[in-house]
Amino acid sequence: MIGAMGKKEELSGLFERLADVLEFKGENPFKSIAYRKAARTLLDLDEEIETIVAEGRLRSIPGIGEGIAKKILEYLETGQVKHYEEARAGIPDSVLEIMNIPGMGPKTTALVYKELGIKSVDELEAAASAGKLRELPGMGAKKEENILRGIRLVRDGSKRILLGVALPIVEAIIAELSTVTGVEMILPAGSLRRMKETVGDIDILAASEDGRRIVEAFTSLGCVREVLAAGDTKGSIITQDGLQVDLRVVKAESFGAALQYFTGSKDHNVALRRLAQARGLKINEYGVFRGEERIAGTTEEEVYRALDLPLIPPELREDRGEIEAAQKGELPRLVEFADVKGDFHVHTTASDGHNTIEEMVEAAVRRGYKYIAICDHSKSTTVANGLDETRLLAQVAEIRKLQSRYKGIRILAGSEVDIRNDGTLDFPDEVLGQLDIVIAAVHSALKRPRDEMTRRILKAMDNPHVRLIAHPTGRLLGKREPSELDMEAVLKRAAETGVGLEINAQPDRLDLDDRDCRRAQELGVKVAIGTDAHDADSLWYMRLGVGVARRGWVGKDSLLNTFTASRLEKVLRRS
Ligand code: DGT
Ligand code: CA
Ligand code: CA
Repeated sequence: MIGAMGKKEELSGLFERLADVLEFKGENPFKSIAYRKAARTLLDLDEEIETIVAEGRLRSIPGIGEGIAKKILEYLETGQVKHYEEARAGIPDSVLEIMNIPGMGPKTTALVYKELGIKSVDELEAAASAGKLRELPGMGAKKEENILRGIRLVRDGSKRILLGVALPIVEAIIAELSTVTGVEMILPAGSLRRMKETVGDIDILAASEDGRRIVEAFTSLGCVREVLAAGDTKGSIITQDGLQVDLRVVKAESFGAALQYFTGSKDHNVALRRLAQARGLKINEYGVFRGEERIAGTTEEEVYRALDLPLIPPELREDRGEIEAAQKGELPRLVEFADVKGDFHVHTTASDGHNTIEEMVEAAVRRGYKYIAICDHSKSTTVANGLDETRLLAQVAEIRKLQSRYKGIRILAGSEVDIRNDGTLDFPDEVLGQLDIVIAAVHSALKRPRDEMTRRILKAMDNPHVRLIAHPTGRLLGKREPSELDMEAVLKRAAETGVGLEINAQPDRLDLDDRDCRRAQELGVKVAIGTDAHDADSLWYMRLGVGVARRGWVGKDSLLNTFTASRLEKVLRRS
């Protein structure tokens, strides 16, 4: 996955690799722990590391000791860290690559390297496929299978980009190109317009009489790293972030047809074409035709109408029954971003967030929200500085006090409370009872067997204080497979208990996914979007969550975020 890389991200990566290398060599684990902690601290900084260094504040960052501070300065000055170069000397790059495979930490990498002489991902794959890994100490058939899955995951993941990464880049490109003379319309198409959670490449469509002019503007944008093609109707570039973007330019009279065609999905288009053929019509990116006569093409609405269909929202165009539903007049009235009245899951400086409660509330007010739930981590999540009972109750008191200063927004005191291995929660009931909202989530032992994972979540749902289950599968796109889970059982228990399921809107989670959302709809289960924002800027992830909900056919009444504050109040009481 590709994101913006500044010096602090580079340094963070370097410390992670250093920790890997030391662990691979079997050195004192204390060192690796310290480097990993520094890596995380760097990523979490709100400011650029250069600024901090320039102002002499490096040593005041908690977790940055003298040794690490020296290495940071060395890196900023020379572009490398000698200790790292020395530590990794003699270890081939291809061995370091193995450590990035999910299921392969530095220790397992060292094991296969020493025992089997494995020096690359390809060799690892061959050995795993041949069943050679399972014979090593501490391994087994199951672990071998996980490693093979990890290899596939990394290979696929490196090709697709998170929607949450691509969206801001595309919007910046479109904003710039829309000012070019002669551009009548410009919109994203492809999987990005369908709000698919990851995108392969970016498709942008423009209407203009002067294609060459906009293609020239496009290929000379500041973000361009490489120009793949530049013509009168099409341009193609790779951005600095490694994203491929295709721009197509058509005449305004074909814009609707081209937008429909290039929005896809391919399967949806194939089904539409079949429908057109059955009516003696032809459909392509230039329009809908009866013989030589063009009967539609300027707008998408016109294109669908020519096939006796209402406009089908882009998020539904996956050939999952949307055309049949449209024919019967049974398309859902999808939730819209404008319907959203609040966010159910944000963090603050009390755990691992970067903004105070007040700053998060202010940001929510600026968005016009009517409620925001403060849900910091609970005590078991020590890596995220989870709150214990005392700190939590102090936070509740702080929220009550702050509330008295805000009339228009309800500040919900909540917790993202850990579901422990046995399905019990991280706080006793009398503490949970003092909260406005309890979101339960699994954060550890994510790889337990399916029946155990399912039992844990079902048990958590049976606690009468629990309102939502956060990120139910625990997946991280491109990094971690979803936990084994009987989702059908979870959804059914949700329907029985009235517990809602979260669509966690973090770009790499988007969990529940679109398919599970749709099943939730069918079973009458409520879903709720939480951005899981760790800073005020990340509240925009709400758009990604709405995208998932729409792709999951979620109607306004099934999404808790659309409820008014007073209606929500009743639901939260779970009475
Ligand atoms: P991606 O880029 O892999 O995330 O997915 P898309 O859906 O953006 O696919 P892409 O970029 O290959 O093509 C954009 C759209 O163009 C696609 O959604 C539908 C349309 N399209 C591309 N190839 C074909 C085709 O062979 N037949 C039809 N009917 N449509 C196509
Ligand atoms: Ca695409
Ligand atoms: Ca494309």
